[in-house]
Amino acid sequence: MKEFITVCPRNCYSTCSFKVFTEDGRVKRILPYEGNLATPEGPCIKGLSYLEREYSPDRIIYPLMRQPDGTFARISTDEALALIAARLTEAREKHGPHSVLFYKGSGYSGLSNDIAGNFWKLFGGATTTYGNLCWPAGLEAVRLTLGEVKHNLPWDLANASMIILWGKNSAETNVQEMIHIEKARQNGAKVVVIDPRRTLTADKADMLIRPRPGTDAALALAMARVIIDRGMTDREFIRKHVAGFDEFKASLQMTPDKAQEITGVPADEIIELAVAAAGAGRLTIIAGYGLQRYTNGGQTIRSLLTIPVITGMIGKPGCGFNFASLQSYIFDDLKEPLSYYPDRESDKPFRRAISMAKFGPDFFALKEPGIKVAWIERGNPLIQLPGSGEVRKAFESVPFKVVVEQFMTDTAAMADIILPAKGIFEQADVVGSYWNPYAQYKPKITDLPGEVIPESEIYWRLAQLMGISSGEDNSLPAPGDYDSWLMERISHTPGFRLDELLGKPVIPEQNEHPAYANMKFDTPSGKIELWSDRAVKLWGVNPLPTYEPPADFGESHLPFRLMTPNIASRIHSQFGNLEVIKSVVEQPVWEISVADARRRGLRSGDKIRVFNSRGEVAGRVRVTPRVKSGSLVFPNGIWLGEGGGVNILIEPSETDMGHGAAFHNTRADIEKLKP
Ligand SMILES: Nc1nc2c(c(=O)[nH]1)N[C@H]1C(S)=C(S)[C@@H](COP(=O)(O)OP(=O)(O)OC[C@H]3O[C@@H](n4cnc5c(=O)[nH]c(N)nc54)[C@H](O)[C@@H]3O)O[C@H]1N2
Ligand SMILES: Nc1nc2c(c(=O)[nH]1)N[C@H]1C(S)=C(S)[C@@H](COP(=O)(O)OP(=O)(O)OC[C@H]3O[C@@H](n4cnc5c(=O)[nH]c(N)nc54)[C@H](O)[C@@H]3O)O[C@H]1N2
Ligand SMILES: [Mo]
Repeated sequence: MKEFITVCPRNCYSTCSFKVFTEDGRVKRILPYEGNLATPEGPCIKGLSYLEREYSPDRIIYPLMRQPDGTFARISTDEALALIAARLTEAREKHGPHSVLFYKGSGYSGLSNDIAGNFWKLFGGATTTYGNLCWPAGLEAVRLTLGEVKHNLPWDLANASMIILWGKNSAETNVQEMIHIEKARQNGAKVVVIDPRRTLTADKADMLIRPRPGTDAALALAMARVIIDRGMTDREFIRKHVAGFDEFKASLQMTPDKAQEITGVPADEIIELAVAAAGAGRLTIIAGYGLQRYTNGGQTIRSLLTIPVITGMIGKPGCGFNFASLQSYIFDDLKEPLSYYPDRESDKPFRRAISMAKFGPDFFALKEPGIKVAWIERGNPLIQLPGSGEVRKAFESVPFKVVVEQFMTDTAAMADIILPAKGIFEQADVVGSYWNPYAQYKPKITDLPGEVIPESEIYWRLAQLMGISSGEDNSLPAPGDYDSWLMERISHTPGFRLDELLGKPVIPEQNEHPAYANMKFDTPSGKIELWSDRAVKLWGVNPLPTYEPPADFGESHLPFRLMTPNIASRIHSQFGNLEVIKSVVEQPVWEISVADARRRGLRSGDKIRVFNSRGEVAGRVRVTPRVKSGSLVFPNGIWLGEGGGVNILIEPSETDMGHGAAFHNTRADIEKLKP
């Protein structure tokens, strides 16, 4: 058998390395690669399922075209590309390049994604999206406060004496982090989870605090107040490195009693946690992404940050604020939101963009030209975008839609032409991560099946058909030149030796550890900013971290807040269609607290309708003490045919900063249905 080291390119913290063994050109085994110290135990069940996924009979491996009766029929790649080229050319000639929508999701990470952007620039621009469904409120909050988004190496957790997992469910969404958390526990660290739900992560913790959804800023600010009142701050650190502490201190109205009213967490628990955190010595707060998908998400993360800042737990081993680490995320142009560079030259061809979070309403508000052709790749917007009722209508209004996909997702099912997408083993690439500190080379291991060609080749062939030239810059590599394009692209990235990267995962030279150890903060003042003029200027929020009640979009009369977290067996809408996953996972259900179930006369297994003014979905309930009264929980990413589609209920709205999506602000009610 031949052996390779590769990496999982899914949008996931872990970005696991693993070994792949092939025989006769087919992948036969997947084993851990211990050389990656962040993920030494190998991939999770999803990574192992590549053995099935890549060879699944459900994989789309030929171009498909919609027929008049609505079904799909196979066509040749030449036919498909000729048709697409003709429609694109026509749209551009008659209506201009902005009549084409280019929508990309987060389904695949790798340097090769650049080629898509290069193509659409050469096309003359397109209508695109700005913002992101995932994490931008928190990214921006960290950037405003610390100047850059980074944290200590994952295995540095073993040095912590206290770890607070604040709205992060690592046991499901960053399984590999649990290895390092477990080490810390063995070394005597105390682990606290703050989550309205009792998660699998909470099962492994010493303490669980369950605030009402969307109220964490109140909890954090009350903790800061306790820490300041008890003189437990690090005065020297504050004097040297923090801007705005006096103003912050003077602004702090949040007492533990007040926070109890808002969060539902008993005041003495808040005090106990604050004192333990400030006295821990080496405190790491790991903030997840769920709690920043609220209208107050950015201000919430800024509030959480005050705790390590005023206690001086930044820039040291075992300490810090782990939201994301972009130190190996060097390949993506994600570091600053558009608002930082309103006139950036490289954005100009794309200048027309609509908000991802408000896709439906923004789409329908587009002035001339309307969208004539939509191109969707790496995403499943029909399932993943908030307000999916309008999203469907938006796409239905587009006369010609191309979807580049591996499987017949709900989005693909709406296409006029489906182009098959490459699998993980079928093209070389380089993958960064927002948690794993390594940049990783992903070799080409197997041949492309059927008539699959990678996006790089799709774009190159379309460019040929349309007479688009990439000129001297080689921004659209010919199929035979792809590998040299990739090497060239990496060589522009500082901090790497190419030969080293080709052999094993590499931590970029510039990785700073502990993060911020040099006490340089890339903020306007050069200090950690509790007070941020930039926050006011860019986002119109308070210059200081504050608690703002989460918005209810006129539905505060509805009794439940919807939570739609991620689950272990899938990455958003991916993997759920595989037999191996179906064999271990139950049908998803609506989770409701014991108290609410009793009030509504519900038992586990009952059928319900969940509704609000936006729409409704039906499903079954599970009554569980794991959910807090007042919330309803259903995972995101479930396909319509599997009983999913929860985003139909969700208000398309942005977070307070970063143009994220405020998924968890939605309220709803339920009704029991006849069995
Ligand atoms: N297995 C798996 N792993 C994944 C993914 C996946 O789909 N499946 N997706 C990847 C991606 S793209 C992302 S963005 C990450 C997300 O992974 P996480 O950062 O863990 O985010 P979520 O699962 O959205 O939410 C985490 C927790 O936040 C809690 N939460 C919700 N609202 C609040 C609140 O107001 N306060 C507090 N304290 N907690 C709250 C939820 O109950 C949930 O347990 O995971 C990545 N990893
Ligand atoms: N209600 C609710 N909705 C949410 C969230 C939530 O918490 N609640 N979370 C949000 C978050 S954090 C995120 S990141 C988004 C994720 O939403 P999306 O970015 O849409 O991601 P996925 O659902 O993973 O879909 C990715 C698709 O890409 C395809 N794909 C995989 N590899 C390739 C490839 O190489 N090429 C091409 N062309 N396609 C490929 C996969 O088959 C899959 O269908 O969802 C968001 N939606
Ligand atoms: Mo995400």
